[in-house]
Amino acid sequence: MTQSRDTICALASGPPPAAIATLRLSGPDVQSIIGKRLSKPALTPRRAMLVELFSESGETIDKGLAVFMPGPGSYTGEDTLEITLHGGRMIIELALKSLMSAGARLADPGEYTRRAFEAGKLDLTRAEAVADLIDAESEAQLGQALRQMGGALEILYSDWRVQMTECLALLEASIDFPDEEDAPDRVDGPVAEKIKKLIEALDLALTEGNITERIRDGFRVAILGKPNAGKSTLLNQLAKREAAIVTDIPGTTRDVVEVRLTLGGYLVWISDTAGLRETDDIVEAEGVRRARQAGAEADLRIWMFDAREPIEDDLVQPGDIVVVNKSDLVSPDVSRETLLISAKEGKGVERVEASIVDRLSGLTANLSAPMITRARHRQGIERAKTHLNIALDHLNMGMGAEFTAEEVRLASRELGALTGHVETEMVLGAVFSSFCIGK
Ligand SMILES: Nc1nc2c(ncn2[C@@H]2O[C@H](COP(=O)(O)OP(=O)(O)OP(=O)(O)O)[C@@H](O)[C@H]2O)c(=O)[nH]1
Ligand SMILES: [Mg+2]
Repeated sequence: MTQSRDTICALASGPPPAAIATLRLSGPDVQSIIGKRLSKPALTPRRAMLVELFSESGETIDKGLAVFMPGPGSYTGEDTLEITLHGGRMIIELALKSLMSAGARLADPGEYTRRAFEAGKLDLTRAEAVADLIDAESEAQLGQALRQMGGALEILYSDWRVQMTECLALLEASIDFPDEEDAPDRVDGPVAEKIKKLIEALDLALTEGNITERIRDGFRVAILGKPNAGKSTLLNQLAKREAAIVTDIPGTTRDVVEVRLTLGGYLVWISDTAGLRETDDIVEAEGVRRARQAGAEADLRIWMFDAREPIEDDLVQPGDIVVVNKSDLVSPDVSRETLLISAKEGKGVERVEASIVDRLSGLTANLSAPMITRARHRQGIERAKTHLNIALDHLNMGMGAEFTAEEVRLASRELGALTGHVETEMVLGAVFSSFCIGK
């Protein structure tokens, strides 16, 4: 796969026009392209140098700073060139045309990072972290991407694989020396113990992974309550725009209206829902069904009541936020945890925000090391767990070490596919196609 590679080029910075633009070039022909297209045919490695970039016909396109990084000590492990020019559309177009006519082709999305992965510079989990770093919109997302880039997941998965290899070693020994007295007993006990511990660790990662996936994809917060309580008014206050229709007619909201916000460093999806009530109107009834579903799927629920009505909190669960609205009309006595607000006047909305952030910090506070951020990882770990459970069954049924060993091996393969140590072309394609071009 590594022989006869193309040399790739791309705009690595944001869309033009911009003050400056950085173009990247990586591959075996970088030095020859430098010789053909730059005013200085030999660049001092790892030094920024002022150069002119020429078109195929030898005209100057622009002047800029070029840095040549020879392989293998570069991001991709290949010879690379980064050249920073003025960020005009025409300059970029002509510059790429010039590089392509000198032997480069346009890079595919994620191709630079894929080359870095193939050169052994980073494993798949770190490569995914590169994409997350670029996409991060909240501090929590960024922190998570940085931890993953630092190898937190690679280390975790590799550690699990080491433990699986230890199980395999014990099992192989009992296969190789089957006649030794008490061999099965000596092996079965410790192996079963190890497998059980592994299953527990995988389970914990899956449970906590729910939260870390939320940090990456956004927490879901649902506003629920009776018609006319002021749910849509609160949503609009939180969103700071008229995202949902507000009227004094009960049953105004039908569809779930979602807005995306960052609150206290967390990415949050807030959904406004139809007021909960019995109704013969089929459209509204569907809205109520969707509201209940949004409530059931949410990570956090905000129950809203009208201050003039009794609080019927039989649906409120521990951890939910309770808001009593329309405090401008009446001001009832409420418990300390209940937030008394006026959504219409914007009074107390900041306390609702603080309460959301407080609950989310509570959810994320006790996270231990594992942090699954993608469905790909969840699925891989779930499959590994299935194999380990079968392995345990085989052991318990006295099926013979070969059968157990095979399942442990399959579990280990699943984890290897997550880091890319067990490589499959399909996995690589799926991972890198979600990247942006130039990365
Ligand atoms: N006085 C007062 N009126 C409010 C307040 N919040 C909302 N309202 C009014 O209450 C009515 C209903 O508000 P909405 O935000 O549409 O209520 P909702 O809970 O979304 O209602 P449905 O979509 O029907 O479930 C509107 O006339 C709002 O202007 C408040 O804090 N004080
Ligand atoms: Mg509404």
